[in-house]
Amino acid sequence: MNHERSSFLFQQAKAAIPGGVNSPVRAFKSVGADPLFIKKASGSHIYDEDGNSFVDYVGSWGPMIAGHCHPDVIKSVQETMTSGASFGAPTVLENTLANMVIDAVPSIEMVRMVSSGTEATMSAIRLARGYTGRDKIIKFSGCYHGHADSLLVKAGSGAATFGVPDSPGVPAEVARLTLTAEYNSLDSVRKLVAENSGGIACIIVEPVAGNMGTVPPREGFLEGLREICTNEGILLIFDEVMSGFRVAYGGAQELYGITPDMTTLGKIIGGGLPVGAFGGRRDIMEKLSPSGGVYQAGTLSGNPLAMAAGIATLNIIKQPGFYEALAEKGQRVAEGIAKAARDAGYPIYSTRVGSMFCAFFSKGEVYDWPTASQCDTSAFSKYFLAMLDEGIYLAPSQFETAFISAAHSEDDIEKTIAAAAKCFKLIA
Ligand code: KE4
Repeated sequence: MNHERSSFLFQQAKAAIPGGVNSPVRAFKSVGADPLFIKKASGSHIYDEDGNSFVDYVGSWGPMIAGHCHPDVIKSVQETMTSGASFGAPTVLENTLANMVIDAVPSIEMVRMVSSGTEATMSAIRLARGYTGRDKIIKFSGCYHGHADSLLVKAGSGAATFGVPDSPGVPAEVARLTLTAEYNSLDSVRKLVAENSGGIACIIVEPVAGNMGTVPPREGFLEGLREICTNEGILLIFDEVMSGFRVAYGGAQELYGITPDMTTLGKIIGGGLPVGAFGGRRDIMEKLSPSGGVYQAGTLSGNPLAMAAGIATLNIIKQPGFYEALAEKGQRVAEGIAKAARDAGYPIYSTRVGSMFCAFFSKGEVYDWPTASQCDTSAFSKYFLAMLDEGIYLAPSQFETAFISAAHSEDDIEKTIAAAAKCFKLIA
């Protein structure tokens, strides 16, 4: 498969843009290849600058649940554009999308629009700190919540009960306030809560972890977090930037029946345009400026174009039967890939929640970051590149989630499974 033009454009990009990309994971660094420059997309396919076409399982990292270039989304954005892209003033479209989100997500009584998932989680944490008057937060290793300083933190070494920066530029004083627990381990949470009694503002968690690969919550994990938070006066934040409107119309909190105090959203609610959101109980959200003292703002928050794309997308996916059909497609492709691996004698550990799925290159079960990080990433890279040659575009990292959309066809699924059968034989 010819990638000459993409490689030329990548060299050109690296002269102007750090690492040649505007978001690191796009650089294909962990799979040791030059990234493809995408020219266009339609439905379940993307097309690169060298004229190659691919069945797309990245879907812009989640937003394109209805497929690329859905006519309803295009029409809505085009029509809105003719009235103006952004006014920096309230619009009826913001009321519409806010109420669609409130109607859909069990925990959300009020919601604030922002322009990215990072803004959503950063603001939700500030609001939790402002509401509780406490400074410390708990996150989980292997979970990613965007690149705000408080969240680029890893567990301190040894018995240290405070966080240390996970990136240069994050001050140690900030990192100390972020405590890190293990996903699916309530004991690790209870230990941190006991050591910091009365000092923790919130626990932020991906209710379905999607940033270490797809790792579902174990039975009782989310319920346990809910109980700990209720008993300790800690706010429970479900970061549903990825799982929101993905695993169910009401997100993971609808699927698992657990109601957090706040929820962060992004990706799908923007239909491919820049949107994030955070929402929750009215008594919490009313602490937010200008109704309360916790400051948060954004020039393009709730802008008409992004609202129009989000509204059009939610109108598509709220139709009866949408998620059942999507989950069935997800099951067929995930199980097909797992069978292809088994038949090739190559051990993978396959996970799926609805239309989010992952093939872990691991002989054993993956249920947290320590088990995920044991995966054979060099074997994954060989598989990724072989699948790319077969016209299948997966996320360029073992520690990401694959997404199927409503636009993926039976042929797409069959082609994907056949390609996997060939590629696992190659690497076995
Ligand atoms: P953004 O700031 O990238 O819009 O959202 C951050 C974020 C927050 N919370 C969760 C659960 C997320 O998955 C994300 C972003 N997800 C990654 C995909 N692993 C975005 C891809 C990228 O960084 O380019």
